[in-house]
Amino acid sequence: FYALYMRSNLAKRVVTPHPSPPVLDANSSSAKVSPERFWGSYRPQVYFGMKTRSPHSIVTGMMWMRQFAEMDVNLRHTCEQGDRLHGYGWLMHDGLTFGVQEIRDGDLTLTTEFVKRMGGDHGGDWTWRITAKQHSSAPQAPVISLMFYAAADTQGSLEAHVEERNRLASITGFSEELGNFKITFRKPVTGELSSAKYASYNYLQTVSPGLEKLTEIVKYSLNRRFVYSPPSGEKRHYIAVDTYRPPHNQQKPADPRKENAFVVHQVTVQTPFQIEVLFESGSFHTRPNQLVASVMTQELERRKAEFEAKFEKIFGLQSRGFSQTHIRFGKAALSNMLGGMGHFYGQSVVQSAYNEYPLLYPPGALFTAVPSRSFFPRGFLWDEGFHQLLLSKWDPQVTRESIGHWLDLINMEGWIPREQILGDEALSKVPAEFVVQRNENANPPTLFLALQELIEQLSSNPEKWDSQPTLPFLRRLYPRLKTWFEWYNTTQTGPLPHSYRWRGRDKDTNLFLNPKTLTSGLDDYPRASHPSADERHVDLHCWMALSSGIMASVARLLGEPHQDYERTHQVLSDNNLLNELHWSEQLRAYSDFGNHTQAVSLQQEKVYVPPGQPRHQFPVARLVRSVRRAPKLQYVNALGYVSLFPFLLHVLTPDSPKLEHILRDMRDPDKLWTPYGLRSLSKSDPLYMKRNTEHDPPYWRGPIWINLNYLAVRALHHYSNVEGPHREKAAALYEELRTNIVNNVYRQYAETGYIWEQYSDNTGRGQGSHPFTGWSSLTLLIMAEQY
Ligand code: 6A9
Repeated sequence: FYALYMRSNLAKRVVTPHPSPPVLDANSSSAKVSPERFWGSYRPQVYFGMKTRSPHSIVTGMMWMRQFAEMDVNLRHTCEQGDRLHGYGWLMHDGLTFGVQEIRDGDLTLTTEFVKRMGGDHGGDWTWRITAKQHSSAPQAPVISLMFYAAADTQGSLEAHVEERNRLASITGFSEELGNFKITFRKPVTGELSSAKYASYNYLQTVSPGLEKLTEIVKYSLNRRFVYSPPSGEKRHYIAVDTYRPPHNQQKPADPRKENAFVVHQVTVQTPFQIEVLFESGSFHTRPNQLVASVMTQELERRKAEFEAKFEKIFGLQSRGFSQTHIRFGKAALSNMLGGMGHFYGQSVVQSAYNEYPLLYPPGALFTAVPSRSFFPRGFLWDEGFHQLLLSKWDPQVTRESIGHWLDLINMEGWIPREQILGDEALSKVPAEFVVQRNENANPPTLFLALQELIEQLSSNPEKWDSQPTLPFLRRLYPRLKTWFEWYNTTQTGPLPHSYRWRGRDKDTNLFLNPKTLTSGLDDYPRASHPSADERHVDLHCWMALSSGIMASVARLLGEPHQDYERTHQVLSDNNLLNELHWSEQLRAYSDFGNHTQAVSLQQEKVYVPPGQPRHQFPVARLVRSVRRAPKLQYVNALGYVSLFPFLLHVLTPDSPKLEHILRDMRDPDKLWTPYGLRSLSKSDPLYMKRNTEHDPPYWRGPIWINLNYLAVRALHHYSNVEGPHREKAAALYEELRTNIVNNVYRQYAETGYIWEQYSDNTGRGQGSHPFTGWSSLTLLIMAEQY
């Protein structure tokens, strides 16, 4: 009985929240406590939409489609690479009061702007302005349908107000978090001062079972029976929302929680045009005027000017002599990271060794930036530390709130799920095999980098108003931070004292050229060929050296005992110990250690077909791994990002003789150097640009990644600013590497319209998911030389 009791207790640990009081009060994101941040473009997964920072927000959004096009239905809603847009993203966004986005869809350019106005008790008002223009000089200006919608998510009501037959003039509604409100759809005009344009109107009023179904519902409601007949032009049939009947299962009574109000206003009009949509909060009684037309223009102009001034004050690109186009790029990099912030609510699916089946994590909220609006619009633990390096320069409060949210998701063990798939909308984007998060698995604790930045801001300017809340924030964070650090320091230990090992490597060694280590963040970067408990990982060692140092600083700031952290930091920073554990004389570089052989390759599996049997009845031969020489305990000897870590995280002392080798390898075009940045794996490595399986192309085996290039430039900056024998070399490399990265990321953006997930080491071309305005946006910090 006791054993059983223990087991069921252990099984619960993974889903038991940390006992200390949360960093953020339960109502800290509410309209009462934080009205300025209540409404926002917190739905990075759609091209344009807003919601509030509340668990079950009413959401608003926009879809569009082109009428009379060759392609039948080209409805745009959630950000999809398959839509093949020529570019989209925020050109300006202050994360607080306004944003300006440009979307280029074929020869159509849509500008989507929003401005918020505070007042009342529910986060105030906002206005959207959509401007549509034709880009090309084709004789016929395109006819576009915009579909504006509001949708409830398990609570709240919406009522449609229809005038002039089919025109939905407004929606009124009520919800817990918003009280009463009204959304008004203004008629399209050509310009601010012109009168209304000819337009056709349609609307849809229905219910949805969940936010992830909105696109589908609109699609299934479309009908071609409507006629567009402008005063001077031909009559044509066009496509519009009509009626939609949710499929009802007669047996089961309808679940009222799945009957969420969903109202769509469609306007069909020829470009060029401009349309405004207003949200007005019922509790805002002292509204001086409506935020429309010239009032809206003035508000926009004022915020744009404030944005420009603040941008130059913080990043100083103009004073550094950058061109106007470079500066516009820099603004877009920042704005997309701010405009890509999402607010998510839901439960992770998690599992520990003590659970037979996955369990649901307690429900939680997450306010976080996302790596990519199209491909992974959700939170990733180690990406977020990089995101906050940039955002903390703009608005440290955003960083405190993000870190607060992340640390409030920690369980009693000290574990935070690495990938946060919260809510049905987020879940609908993830293939089933990636959903379950395991509590053995870490991810680099990059949030310590962001904390380091907050601490530096505090100590360099303690009087500054926006640094002041940092100390009380750290105080609340501290109990959780301690457990977080302890979790790494106990669960990710290696076989020797003071060595570390990533858990959660791929187990099925037979199928992969090199079993992956997703948990390290560097997925397919080559590690020991045969995963085992004998491994020690140099990147994790360095992450722990960094983290223990920040723990010591935080503890010191708070007047808490800090000696243990300091000691750990000293031991892990000891270059002699590091050399003993990780310096490979053969490679002349830092390296992982483990059960390893280089003699591996992927080969066609032999499929035995008995004589006389038809070949097609047997499985197709797949690629499997062949091991030509048995593994043994040794250094892995893969030169690349992992070998640079003692340098990247400043663990090496400035006088370390190892720096010479590192700088030389970095500058060697046959190894890491390219005209576009540092490649992830040496060109001379046997696994350079090798696929891991038939279906798994190289990822961290050659291409250039900006997060680690940022750390490299920052480290060069560091070593060129401290006394030491490698100072000059570092300074020269700093200039060169910085120029290469900035020029290439900028050029790719100018040519393709996107910031990318990674860059080809061969051509510099952007590749992988796009837009990727997570850590690739750190290019802005490199331009601004802020490290
Ligand atoms: C795949 C596909 C619609 C991989 O930027 C997020 C992470 C990084 O943390 C990590 O270091 N990316 C990097 O190696 C992307 C991970 C995407 C995993 C989910 C699902 C969805 O298809």
